[in-house]
Formats: sequence, C-alpha cells, structure tokens
Amino acid sequence: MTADVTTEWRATACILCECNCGIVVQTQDRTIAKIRGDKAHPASQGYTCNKALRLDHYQNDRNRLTSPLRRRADGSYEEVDWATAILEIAEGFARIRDEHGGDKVFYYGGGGQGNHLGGAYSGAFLRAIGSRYRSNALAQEKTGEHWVDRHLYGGHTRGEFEHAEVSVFVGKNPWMSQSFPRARVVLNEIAKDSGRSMIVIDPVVTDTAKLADFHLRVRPGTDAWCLAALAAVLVTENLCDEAFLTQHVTGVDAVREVLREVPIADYAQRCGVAEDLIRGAARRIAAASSVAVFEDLGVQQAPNSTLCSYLDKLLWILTGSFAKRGAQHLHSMFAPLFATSGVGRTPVTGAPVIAGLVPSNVVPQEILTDHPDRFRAMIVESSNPAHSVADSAAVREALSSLELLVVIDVAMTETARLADYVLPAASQFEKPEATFFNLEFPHNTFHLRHPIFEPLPGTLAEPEIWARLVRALGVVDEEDLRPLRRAAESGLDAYAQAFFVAVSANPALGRVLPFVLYETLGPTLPYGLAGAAALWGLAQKTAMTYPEAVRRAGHADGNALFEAILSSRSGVTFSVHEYADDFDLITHEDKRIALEMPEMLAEIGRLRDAPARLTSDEFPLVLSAGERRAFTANDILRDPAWRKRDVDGALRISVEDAMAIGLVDGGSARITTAAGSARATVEISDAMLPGHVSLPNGYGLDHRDADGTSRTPGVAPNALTSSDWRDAYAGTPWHKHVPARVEVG
Ligand SMILES: Nc1nc2c(c(=O)[nH]1)N[C@H]1C(S)=C(S)[C@@H](COP(=O)(O)OP(=O)(O)OC[C@H]3O[C@@H](n4cnc5c(=O)[nH]c(N)nc54)[C@H](O)[C@@H]3O)O[C@H]1N2
Ligand SMILES: Nc1nc2c(c(=O)[nH]1)N[C@H]1C(S)=C(S)[C@@H](COP(=O)(O)OP(=O)(O)OC[C@H]3O[C@@H](n4cnc5c(=O)[nH]c(N)nc54)[C@H](O)[C@@H]3O)O[C@H]1N2
Ligand code: SF4
Ligand SMILES: [Mo]
Repeated sequence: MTADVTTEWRATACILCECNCGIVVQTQDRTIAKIRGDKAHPASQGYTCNKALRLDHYQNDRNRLTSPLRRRADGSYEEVDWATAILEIAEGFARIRDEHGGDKVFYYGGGGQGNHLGGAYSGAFLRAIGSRYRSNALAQEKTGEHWVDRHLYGGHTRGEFEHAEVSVFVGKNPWMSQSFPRARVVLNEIAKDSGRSMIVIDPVVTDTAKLADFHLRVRPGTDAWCLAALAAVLVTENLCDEAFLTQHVTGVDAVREVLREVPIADYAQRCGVAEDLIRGAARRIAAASSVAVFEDLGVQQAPNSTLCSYLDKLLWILTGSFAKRGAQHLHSMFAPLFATSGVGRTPVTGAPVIAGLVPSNVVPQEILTDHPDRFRAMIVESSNPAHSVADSAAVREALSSLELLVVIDVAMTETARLADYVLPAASQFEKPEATFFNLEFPHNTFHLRHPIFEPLPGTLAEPEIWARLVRALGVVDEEDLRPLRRAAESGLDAYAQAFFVAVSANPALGRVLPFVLYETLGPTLPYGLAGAAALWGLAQKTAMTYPEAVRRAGHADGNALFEAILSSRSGVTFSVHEYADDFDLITHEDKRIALEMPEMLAEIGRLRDAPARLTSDEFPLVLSAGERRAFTANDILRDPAWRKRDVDGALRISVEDAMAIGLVDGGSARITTAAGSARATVEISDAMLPGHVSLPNGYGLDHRDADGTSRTPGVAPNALTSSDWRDAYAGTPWHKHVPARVEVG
C-alpha cells in the first residue's frame, strides 16, 4: 500500500487523547514523516496540540511486538505462530469455563484514547465463553459521575464551551489535558472576551487557571465544601432560575432545604477560598445566559468524588443552563461507552458495578483470595493495568496468580510481561480504527480512520484476533452465516433485510453479533476496511435512536450513515440536534431532571463534621499522582525520547515546602506514601500550594534500548497509590490525594 516516499497527505487522527484531532500525514517507508492538523475534520478543524507531532514514536516504537508470545515455565517467552496461540488460548478459556464457569473470565480494557473499534469485537468471544465481568480505565474516573448522571437525567452531558458565557472547570486543566475540541483556541477566545468568564477550581495555578477570571484555589481534597458553598449561594441569594426549575426539574425543594443549611462562611474557610470570591463566582454563574461545566480528575480522583459530581451539576441545573446555546447538554452517542444495565456487585468484595464496570481498584482483591467466585483468568486488551491501576505491586501479584492471562497490545508493556500469552496487535495506523468518545452537541462527529500502513508483519488487527478466537470455539455454524454472506454481496439494503431475518430466527447469532458482521459484511467492504463491519450495526442503532438528528446531519438512514462513514476520510457529522432536543434526551418518562438524590443530600449534611484534611504527621503532604502535562500521554508513547522537556517527570513542590525540607530545584527528593517510595527530580514551582506536591502520569514505563538495557525515567505513579484509597460510592481511586512525605534523597 505504501510507496517508499509519498508526498500525498493522508487523513488519520492523533490518538494521544480522547479528542482524536484529525491530522493529515506524509509517510516515508513505514515512518510518519510529516504531520499537520486536518482542516477537513469536522470537530478539530485543523487544530492539534504539541503532542500530535510526536506520533511516530508510537508507530515505530522499538519495543513493538511482532509475534505471538507464550510464556515458558522459567518465565521467559518464546515466539509461537498465530494458529498455535489462538488454539491454546481458546482451549484455555474453555477449560476454565467448563471447570469453574465462564464468569470467572474477566476482561479489562477494550480501547485507549483512540482505538475502540477492536474492543467492539471482544463481546462475541466473551459472551460465547460466558464471561460477565469487565472493567477499564473509565472505572478509575467516570463511574461516580455516571451514577449521578443516571439518576439526574440518564445520560452523559457535555458543556458547549465554544459558546458558553461562563465556563467552569472543576479539577480540570484543559490547556494541558484538552478533552473538548480545539481546547486552547476556545480557552484563548474566552480569556480575550470581556463578556465571557472562566471559573477554575484547582489548587494549582495551572495554565488554565492563569486565564481564569475567578480562580478558586481550593486546598486539595476540599472541593465538596467549595461546591456546596457555591450551590448554597445560588439558593440563599435567590439566584436560581425558578421558571426552569418549575417546568423541567423535580425534587428541587428537598435540595434547597439542605443547601439552605450550608454554613457558607465556614465552608469557605474549610476549602481555603475567600467567601467573597465564592459569592462572586456564584453570582457570575447566575447572571450568565449560559454556563458550561467540566469536572475531571482533580475531583473525580479525590475525596468526596461522587458528591462533587453531584454538586457541580447543581450549578448549571439550578441556574437552568440546559437546552440552549452555550449551555450543558445531553448528547447523542454513536457507540455505547457504558453499559446501561443497573448497578450490580462484584463477586468477591461486593463492590458496586456501575455502568457494567468493576472498579479498577478492587481487581486485586477479586483475584487474590480463596473465594470460590474469584476471577481465575483474564484478557487485557489495549490497557496497561499493571502500571495504570492503583497499587501496582498488588495488581502485579494478582495478575501473576491467574490461571490464564492473555494480553493484546502493540508493545511489551508492564502488563504483557505478566501474561501467559501476548498477542501482537497491528498499530492504530495499520488498521481501520475509531474513537467512541463522540460526546459533542449539537453537532456530533464520528471518524473512521483508514489504515495508512500495512500491518507490521506478525501482527493482526483485533477484529481478526477476536474472530479467530470465536472460530476456535466452534460456536457458530457456517450454514447460518451463508445467507448473510450472500446478501452482503447484493448490497447494504439486501444485507439489512437478511440480517434482521437471520437474527430473529436464530438468537444465537445475536449473541455473537460483531463476529457475524465481521464474517459476513466484512469481506465485502473496501480493501483494508473489513474491521469496520461492526460500525454497520452501530450506524443502524444510531439512526434508530436519533432519527431526526441523523437526518438533519444528511443521512437518510442507517445504511446511508454507514456509507458516509466508510467513504469519508476525515470524519462525518452524524447527528445535528436542536437545543430543545436536550429534553427528549432525558431518559425519565416525565422528561424532567430528577434533582433529589437522598444519598447525596445526606452527604452534604455530613460535610459539617467531616475532616477536611486526610494527611497525618507521618504523611503531611498531599501528592497528586498522575498530573497531565505537556509531555504525558497515558501509557501510549513508551519511548522516553518522545519528550522534549520534563524528561524525568519532575516532582512539583511549593517554594515554602522545598525550603522547609531543604530541596533544591533540579535536585533529587525521596517521596514516600503508605504504599511505597520513589526518587524524583525536584521542580520548585510557585504554581503549587504549600502542602501539595504533584507527579505526572505516564512515567516509569519500562523501555528497552537496542542493546536490551532498560530505561524507566520518572516515577510510576501507582507505585505510590493504594487500592483501598477510594470513593465509597463508585470505588474510584483518590490518585490526586495521596498522603505523602518528601525528604532530600
Ligand atoms: N497531556 C495529556 N493530556 C491528556 C492525557 C495525558 O496523559 N496527557 N490523558 C487524557 C485522559 S485519559 C484524561 S482522563 C484527561 C484528564 O484530564 P485532567 O483531569 O484535566 O488532568 P489532571 O492533570 O490529571 O487533573 C486535573 C487537575 O486537577 C487538579 N487537582 C489536583 N487535586 C485537586 C483537588 O483536590 N481539587 C481540584 N479541584 N483539583 C485538583 C490538578 O492540579 C490538575 O490541574 O486528560 C486527557 N488528556
Ligand atoms: N496514579 C494514577 N493512575 C492513573 C491515572 C492518574 O491520573 N493517576 N489516570 C487514570 C486514567 S484517567 C486513565 S484513562 C488510565 C489509562 O490507563 P490504561 O487503561 O492502562 O490505558 P493507556 O495508558 O492509554 O494504555 C493503552 C495501552 O494500549 C496499547 N495500545 C496502543 N494502541 C493499541 C492498539 O492498537 N491495540 C492494542 N491492543 N493496544 C494498543 C498501549 O501500548 C498501552 O499499553 O490511567 C489511569 N491511572
Ligand atoms: S493529544 Fe489530543 S488535543 Fe493534542 S493533538 Fe492529539 S488528540 Fe489533539
Ligand atoms: Mo482517563
């Protein structure tokens, strides 16, 4: 497919954060030689940040896998061919199913920031084997918010920052971490416009906070008091949108009653923000024609995280900032990120399973036990839990003790090094791929990226890996697929008809749907795009769920949408909503927001007596373990050479603390927590509050040079975190709030 040198610009996307900005690239042999923003991408419109230019470090990482690997008894790995690996893996899982039940097979991952298409095929194999429990990184951040969202209105919301009069960022630093389209452009526009305001709640003077009109510099971990005070000001100063509340919200009185009791001055003191500033910010929110709010890890991975999710939603609900331009919106989804099933419990610890996801933090405990229902085998796909989940030592012990661990990745990760079998995936530039983080309103976009290279020899794309595993189980009769294969050759309309007939006649096919699509529709798709077959099912579902919005975006039906997705190189707009649609997207029958959450109201009451400090004499500082910086990208870029600055991932510390401890800038420090200890390079920073230190995410990854020497610059953050340090409701970790001690070292 590739000429040696091409001057042609080909469309793909950056895969380093959930934005997946469109890019165009020129290639040279197997190298991504030149990279530019893709102006034709409907969401990013040519925008990129500094990181996109470094993508070849992902594509051509020296540590990429090129053969299936099988672990030997002595712990070393031998290369095996694909047929052997697939057969042994399928047999291994089938044996565990037969002896202990398929629900003992646990699935972790399914996609990182830019690759959710491969994971979409996992369901067929997992269902065929009887696996029920799964998890991924969303259970380390978003499940608390999801639980609140479900109760309030039943869906995920996103702020329209591009047009919001007031933008509120709670524990979110979009200048560095992005997360919404063209983030830096939008932030600059807000900062320059005297008619618009930005409110940032963050203990650190981040690049975002520097642009803010109101920086509520909370003490770490005290957001609940700050947010409760903000909401209380709205109620006690009569700043709520009464018409909106009467018409569109239920349960308001109970909430008002609780908020009236909040001692605002006292809570201001407890979070360390001047009462006047809190009142000023609340009044600004109330006066605005539109308010958009983004909460992220600064609260989602800190104490009272689920309560904070509830409280920051009160800010826009009480002021009626919904279903209008610049406000907060429910939005369409192209593919489900969360299961809609209710809350269950994990088999061993009884932890809440929210959105179908086991909290990442309880995974070690669900394995390291004699409990008859423990997880005994695991498949990890496109995730590195041995590095990214709290308490790496416990995770590694747990993963090592499994009867069977299979890892599907592009690189030999910390997790892969524990596996019985490692399966090498083709990279995200070597197969059709897509992100399912399609979260915008009123215009929502989806981008199917076409491959720009042939797969690296020895690797396979995930759809093919999963299909081979399903075939090895022998659960689908070739006879049953034949009518669909034939119909696919006659076009999408014939296929749609045959598909609905086949699936209603044979429910067993429905259980392995992605496999069926891949096997029957896949072969008829344009060259290299067989892996896109599952999108046909998602396109049908999207067109049925949001018929008007999909038609407004120019797609007559599911087939038309699928064809547009296949043929567009830079992405398509798949839904165009009108603001009033927000109300229809509420899943409650009365189409109203249900504001009263008794558990959360009780939590607000408990704040009065709750400790606002969780540090101790032994661990007097708060460590935020895993800050997003200019040169962090989760665990996606493993070669440290990708970084132009901050090569060691410095420990940031305030001038006051550095002085008291005797640290010098660029010197070395030892940081110790209840879980572990590490050495870090010191960066003395006036952005940090006394008592607060931070380490970046994505460091401490093992990378081998050509001669085999291992380099792991920086601190692996989860060497310092503990499994039990987590939210009571969602089980999400308190990575941003780890009590710690720092010494010269
Ligand atoms: N550069 C870069 N961008 C990324 C990523 C990356 O690895 N690198 N990863 C992507 C992913 S997976 C995610 S989930 C997002 C995360 O995006 P963010 O949540 O924005 O990232 P963080 O830097 O982890 O945390 C945000 C802020 O929380 C603040 N904080 C710490 N403690 C507290 C507290 O107690 N209260 C409050 N209010 N704030 C606090 C920190 O100072 C920080 O500014 O970023 C995405 N974007
Ligand atoms: N202490 C601390 N821990 C944290 C956080 C924190 O702030 N602090 N943040 C948490 C958050 S928000 C997140 S999102 C997680 C992220 O943690 P993980 O869920 O582990 O995800 P990534 O780091 O994105 O790793 C993605 C993996 O996918 C692999 N990969 C890349 N492309 C492909 C492909 O095409 N196919 C396959 N099969 N694999 C591929 C990469 O090599 C990498 O191993 O970390 C969490 N952990
Ligand atoms: S890292 Fe995120 S914001 Fe930056 S170019 Fe890549 S996708 Fe876009
Ligand atoms: Mo994340």
